[in-house]
Amino acid sequence: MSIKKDEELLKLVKKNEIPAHVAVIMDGNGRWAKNKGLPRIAGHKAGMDTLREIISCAAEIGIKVMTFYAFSTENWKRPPWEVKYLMKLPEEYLQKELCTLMEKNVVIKAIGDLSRLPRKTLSAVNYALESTRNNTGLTINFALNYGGRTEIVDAVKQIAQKVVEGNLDINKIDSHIFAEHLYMRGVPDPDLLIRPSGELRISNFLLWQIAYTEMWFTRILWPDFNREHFLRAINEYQKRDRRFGGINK
Ligand code: V0D
Repeated sequence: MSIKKDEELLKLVKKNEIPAHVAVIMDGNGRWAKNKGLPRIAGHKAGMDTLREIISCAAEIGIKVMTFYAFSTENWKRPPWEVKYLMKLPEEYLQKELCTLMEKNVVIKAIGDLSRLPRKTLSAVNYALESTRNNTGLTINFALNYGGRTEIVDAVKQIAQKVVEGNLDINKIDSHIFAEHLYMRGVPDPDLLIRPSGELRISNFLLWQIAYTEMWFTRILWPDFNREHFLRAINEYQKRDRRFGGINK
């Protein structure tokens, strides 16, 4: 990408309203590797470089929250060697990136059922949560062992428990109370969801939260996705928002 094009796009994006929360399904790593005759894990590694570039761009333009789908509740069905490799990535990523993320004032959070993660993975993630807890910049949610339906079922269980114990009046249950029992309580719903790799589905990612989210699908595979694609997606979102402005704001 030419520098001029990048600068123009950046200026254009910055002139308009920046989405507060952008969610991303980091899909297409395996296919990217296959296309290049490389092992699947090479695709995941390349996907980490994309992650770095997109986070840096998000911080630069002032996005408040990014949510990345890193590992779904269904991903355990992958071959054991691949799951094992994926579980090493949080540690590897944080070893490389935590310093930079601290400098950028980034807050790291994790959503999903973390109890099933390997002990080493969990301690690396917990260390990152602890280290960045008092930062005040961009928040990054990593969805790990996350499933949208499980999240909703868990919320129902918590609410039912409160009702049974007499701590919640059944007639008080509404969408606001419900949302307070989800993993990202207090976080605004995503304004924009980006799914690369050409798949046109949600795959059990944030189900409740995407009620009014704008969708951006692209056939680019995640390892090929870059700052320019990201800025274009945001620019398109800004145009849409202008057209249908006033809804949900
Ligand atoms: C593989 C492309 C960073 C998508 C990116 C365990 C799939 C690389 C993390 C990460 C994964 C998670 C938590 C955290 C810090 C970093 C990560 C997984 C996969 C699944 F606190 N990349 N990454 N986690 N990939």
